[in-house]
Amino acid sequence: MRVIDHFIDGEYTSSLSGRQFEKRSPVDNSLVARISEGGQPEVDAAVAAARRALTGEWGRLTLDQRVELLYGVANEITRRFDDFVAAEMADTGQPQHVMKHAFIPRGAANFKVFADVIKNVANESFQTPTPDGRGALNYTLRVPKGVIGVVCPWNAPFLLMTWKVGPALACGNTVVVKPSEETPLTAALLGEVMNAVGVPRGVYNVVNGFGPDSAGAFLTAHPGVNAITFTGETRTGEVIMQAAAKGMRDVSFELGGKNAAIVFADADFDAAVDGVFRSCFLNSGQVCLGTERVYVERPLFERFVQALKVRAEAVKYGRPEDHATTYGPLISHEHRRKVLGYYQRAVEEGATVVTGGGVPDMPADLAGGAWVQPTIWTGLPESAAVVREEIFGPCCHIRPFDSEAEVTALANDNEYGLSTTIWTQDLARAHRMAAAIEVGITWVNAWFLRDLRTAFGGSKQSGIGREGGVHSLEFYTELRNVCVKL
Ligand code: NAD
Ligand code: 6OD
Repeated sequence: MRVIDHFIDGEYTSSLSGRQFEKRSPVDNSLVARISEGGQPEVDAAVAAARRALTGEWGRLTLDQRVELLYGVANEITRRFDDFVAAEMADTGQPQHVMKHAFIPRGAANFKVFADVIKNVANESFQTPTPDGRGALNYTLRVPKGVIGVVCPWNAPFLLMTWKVGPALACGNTVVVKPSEETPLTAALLGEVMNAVGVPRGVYNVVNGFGPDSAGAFLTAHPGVNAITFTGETRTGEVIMQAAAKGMRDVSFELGGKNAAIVFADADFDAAVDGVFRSCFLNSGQVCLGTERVYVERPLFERFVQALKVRAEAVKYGRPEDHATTYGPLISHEHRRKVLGYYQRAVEEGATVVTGGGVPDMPADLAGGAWVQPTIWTGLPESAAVVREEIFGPCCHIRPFDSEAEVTALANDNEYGLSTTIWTQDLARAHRMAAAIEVGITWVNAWFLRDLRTAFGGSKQSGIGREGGVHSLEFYTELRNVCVKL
């Protein structure tokens, strides 16, 4: 059986305790690999290696040399594209077209773009008048923060891990990554890439394990970690923030969402149906930016609900390697229990189930997988749990609205504030609403269209801080001001 070890100080190592846990396939529950389970000794070793690397060969590289190494990482990911696609499919069970066209190319881009950003960013300077008339010059130095703890979720593992590791390394830091226990494969594979291109030992480290009382908690509490970047559930973020308070460590958090899609009657109908279908059901709804609340202007409501139903009922379940497959399973049986709990709750709360609501009939070889049907509800009040709480599954509630003011208030009436999507041909209205809706990211006539130079992050309980472009530099570096009296 394949064993996935930690990657510490440039080497794959098992745990001192010898403990391992199982990674099972979401597709059929078969055993994918056994994973070394890290504890305090592995976290200590990884943090120590990362600290040594800060002042070793890595710390002495010129900016140009560091940037060249990161281009090398991006190129090596592209050269080993098929290996990364296969690893991510084994971890998540999602169809290969999602991996090939969206998630894996982003891994390479996350290294290349931030190498470009760090190379081209200017530092600020001020000329300061002084009483003697000679003046002073202030300028900033940008220095790495140190060792960055990177705690990752399972829903788009390679994209989300490299979205943190790329800028962290571009800025000259070193990292210790704690991948999700559900998806350890691509983080492990990236170690091979680092060694192949000559990234010095200790710059990139991975410790596998769980969250509480395990590698995640040990890493975030470790005094040798200077800052923590975390993507995951809001409740987990609260726990990590408490750990980060000890030692005054900085945090960057990308958390949950309960995002609204808003469709006006003047929208390009086919584009809106296609966009909302993707935002609800891509990756089986396991996308933080996905839309679980859909508001449709009343004249379009019935037609839109029917069109989305047709699309949802046309998904092709299957193995990720099969070209015909368009729709995969949930990540695990544990997550399926949560999602099915909400499916039942919707019925109890009085929803009209437009489609789905349960487990599909699957052939015998796939029956052990964590499959659920894409599900659409109508008819619920805004107070219903499935309308208020993040489900993180392939489901949405659709409600009609009558005015811009009404739908703006509906969109804002939630504790989360990650993203929103507006479908309309009236761009003046779109601009007005984008300013009024309390989220970090608004898309107009698009969804998940990314430019990595833009600010990315959530408002309200969807996150703390912004990453992307120079905003990532604000988290992964510290500015030092130098004042020179002339
Ligand atoms: P999660 O919070 O359960 O786990 C995320 C990571 O945190 C895992 O590696 C886990 O082992 C670790 N962890 C758990 N408890 C911990 C603790 N006490 N201390 C340290 N580490 C701990 O999240 P998940 O279920 O893996 O991911 C799904 C969630 O992530 C959803 O809420 C989704 O919205 C969110 N998400 C947000 C974004 C964004 O950009 N805002 C992106 C992707 C996912
Ligand atoms: O595109 C990104 O940079 C990003 N962080 C996407 C998050 C997707 C959430 O599932």
